Amino acid sequence: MRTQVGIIGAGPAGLLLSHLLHLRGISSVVLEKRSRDYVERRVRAGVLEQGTVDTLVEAGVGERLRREGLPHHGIELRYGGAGHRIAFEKLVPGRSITVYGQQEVVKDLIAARLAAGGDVRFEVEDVAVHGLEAEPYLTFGGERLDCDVIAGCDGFHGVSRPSVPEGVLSVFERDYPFAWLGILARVAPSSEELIYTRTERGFALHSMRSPTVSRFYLQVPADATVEEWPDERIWAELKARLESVPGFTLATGEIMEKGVTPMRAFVVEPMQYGRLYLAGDAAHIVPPTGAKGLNLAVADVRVLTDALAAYFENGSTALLDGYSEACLKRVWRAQHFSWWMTTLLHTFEDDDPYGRRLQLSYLDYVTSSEAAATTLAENYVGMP
Ligand code: RFL
Ligand code: PHB
Repeated sequence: MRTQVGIIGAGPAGLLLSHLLHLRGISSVVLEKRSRDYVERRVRAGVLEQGTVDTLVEAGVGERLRREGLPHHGIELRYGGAGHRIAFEKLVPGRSITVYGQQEVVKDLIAARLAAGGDVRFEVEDVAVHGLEAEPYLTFGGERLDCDVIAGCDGFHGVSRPSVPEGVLSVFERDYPFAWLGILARVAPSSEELIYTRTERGFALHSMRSPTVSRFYLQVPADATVEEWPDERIWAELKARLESVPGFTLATGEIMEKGVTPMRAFVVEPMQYGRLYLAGDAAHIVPPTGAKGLNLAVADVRVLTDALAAYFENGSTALLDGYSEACLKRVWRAQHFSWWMTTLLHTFEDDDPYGRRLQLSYLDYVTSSEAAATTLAENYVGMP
C-alpha cells in the first residue's frame, strides 16, 4: 500500500491534516489506535480561538460549528470576593473565541473525511515507524504503508516521538504539583461567560458546552482519583469556590462524565526528524488553563499543510525544513501564557504569604490596567 502522507493518530491534528491535504490534492492514510466511537466521545477542550474557527470554516467543516458554537466576547476572573470581566470587544476589537467541544470538531472532521472517500482506519494495532532517514514506511497489524512523509499526530503518549533516535530531540518540561478534575454536567450554565476563579481552596473553572450542558474543572492534588470525588463532594467544592461572590448561585445537575488530567508542560525541539513531522500534542503540551492545546495543534497543521503542498507541488523543501522553527514561535508564546495563567490562578502548597500577596497584586493589576488586561485578552483569543 502506498500514500503520500502517512498520518498516525485521528485526533484533531491528524484528521485536520488529512482533510486539508485532501483539499490540496495530496493523498493520506490516517491510522488510529482507538475506535471511532471512542475518539468521538473523548471529552476534552472547548475553547476555539478565532484563527481555529476561521481555519475550520475555510476548510468547509465549520457548518455545524457556526450553528452550534457559542461565541464569547469576554471571560470573568473571580477572586477576593469579586468578579472582573476581561472584555474582548473593548481590548481586542473584532476578535473573540467560540465554545465548541473538541469531540464535535473530531466528529465533523471524521464525517468530512469519510464523505470524501478518505482512508481513516480505526482500531489499528501496533503502528511502528521505519526508514525516517530516506524511505519512510509504517507497519501496523501485519500491513505495510509506504509514504513520502510521516506525520506524527499521535498525541503525548504516541509512538512517533519515541521513534526518533536518541540525542536528536531536546526536551523542555515542567510538572505542576496539582491536577484538574473535570466534569460534564447536564445543567444549564450558571453564567453566560467562562469564569476562572482563584480561591484559598484552589482554582475552579466554570465552562460550558451548550445551553443545557456545563463543563467544570477543580484544582485537585496531583494524585487525586475520581473515586475520591463522589458527585456530592464535587458540587460542594464547586459551590465553595465559585459562590465566592455575593448573589451568585451555582446550579447543579446530573454528572455525565468525570476525569482527572495531570497539569504538565512539555516541548520537544526540533519538531521534525528526517521524513517525520510531529504536530499537536505529540510535540508539545500545555496546562489547560490558557485553553491553548487544541489551538496549537490546528496552528501546526496549517503550517505543515503549506509546507507539504510546496513540496508535492514543486519539490521545494524550504518550508518543510523550516517547519519546526515556524511552529515553535507560537508554541513558546502559548507555553508562556499557559504558565502565566496557571501561576496566577492556582494555589501552590509551598507558597508563602509573600507569594500569595504577589499573586493577588498581579490579579489586581490585570483587572484594573487596560494594558495588562489587553495582554491577557490578546493571548487568550490567540495571537495572529
Ligand atoms: P490527541 O487529541 O491526543 O490525538 C492523538 C490521537 O492519536 C491516537 N494515538 C495513536 N494512534 C495510533 N497508534 C498509536 N500508537 C497511537 N497513540 C495515540 C490517540 O488515540 C488519539 O486519537 O492529539 P492532537 O490531535 O494533537 O490534539 C491535541 C488536543 O487533543 C489537546 O491539545 C487539547 O485537548 C488540550 N486541551 C485544550 N486545548 C484547547 O485548545 N482548549 C481547551 O479548552 C483545552 N482544554 C485540553 C483541555 C485537554 C484536556 N485534557 C484531558 C488533556 C482540557 C482538558 C481536560
Ligand atoms: C473547557 O471548556 O473544556 C475549557 C475551557 C477553558 C479552559 C480549559 C478547558 O482553559
